[in-house]
Amino acid sequence: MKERLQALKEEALVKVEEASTLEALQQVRVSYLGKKGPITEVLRGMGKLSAEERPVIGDLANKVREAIASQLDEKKAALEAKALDEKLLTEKIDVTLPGRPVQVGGPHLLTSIVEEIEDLFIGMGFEVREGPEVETDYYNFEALNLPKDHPARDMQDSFYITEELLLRTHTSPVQARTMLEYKGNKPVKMICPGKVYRRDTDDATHSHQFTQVEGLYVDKDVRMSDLKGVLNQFAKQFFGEEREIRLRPSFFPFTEPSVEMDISCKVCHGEGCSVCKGTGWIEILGGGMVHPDVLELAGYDPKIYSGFAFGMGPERIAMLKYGVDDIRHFYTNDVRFLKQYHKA
Ligand code: 2NL
Repeated sequence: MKERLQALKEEALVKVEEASTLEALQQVRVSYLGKKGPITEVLRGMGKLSAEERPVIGDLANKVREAIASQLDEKKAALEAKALDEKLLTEKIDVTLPGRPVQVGGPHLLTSIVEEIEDLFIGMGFEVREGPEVETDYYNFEALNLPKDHPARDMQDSFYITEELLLRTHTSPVQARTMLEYKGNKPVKMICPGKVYRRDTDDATHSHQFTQVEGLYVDKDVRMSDLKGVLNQFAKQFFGEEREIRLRPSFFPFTEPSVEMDISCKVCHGEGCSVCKGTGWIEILGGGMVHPDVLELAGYDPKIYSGFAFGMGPERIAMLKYGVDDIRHFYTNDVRFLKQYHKA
């Protein structure tokens, strides 16, 4: 039995030595030290031995088992270390590699223009207000002196949702709502930027959805000269100190008198060229003194209060400032267009 144990030990140690994977090593462990293995078998047969032999063989069997077990553990640790080394080698990260560039976005040109306009008017004490894009017929038309038979209310020109609801055709209803909220007894000084909708066939200069920024100042003793001063300040800050403005008589149902404002052409400085179509002037916006009926409908007594209002289209302003030749560029979102206006 001693020889058998000795032989088993040598055989097992050779197998451990030969095992080149953790799986093969586990196989060796099971076959020599497992419940059905040869050492267990020897220990089981000890009953047949004499009283003198039993402790000697028992002791030897345990020693052989321990020797094999410790070799197995040692080999296991070595194989595991080798596996880890290989893993570290194949999964090596080169931290000195330069990073991949990240695509950085930026605000849309229209967003930047609207924010720039907002900042200029905030600087002159105006508050910025927004309102719903789906409006009632009352706020969109009635409150702004556009009675039922007015041509601007034609189904052909607006997107109606029901008889009473439509997509707003201008941002003026936000101003009508604000005046009513202020209850006719305190000044209103606001601008309202936002999307507006008109039924139109899209082309280089028309879009069925576009952006508007309107302004309104209602107080005691507001005059046309106040309108001129505020708009002149805006034109010079936005387009450049060298720009001149001029006001021409015009017509809007919600203002009386009404004006349109031009700025001097920056290409020819008033001489006349192709940009200004020979006139020396470029139309920028419309405005006027708030119609007394509009004040009255909004709860302001036109004998005590007066006001000016104006409206502009940021798309047109951006097209003039940056030489954009087609309004559709703002909505098709071609990144080659948009990227040109991202500030660093
Ligand atoms: C334009 C002209 C304009 C207004 C908008 C307005 C609003 C109220 C009362 C009176 Cl609540 N007027 N807004 C007045 C005149 C012109 O817009 O060409 N916009 C693109």
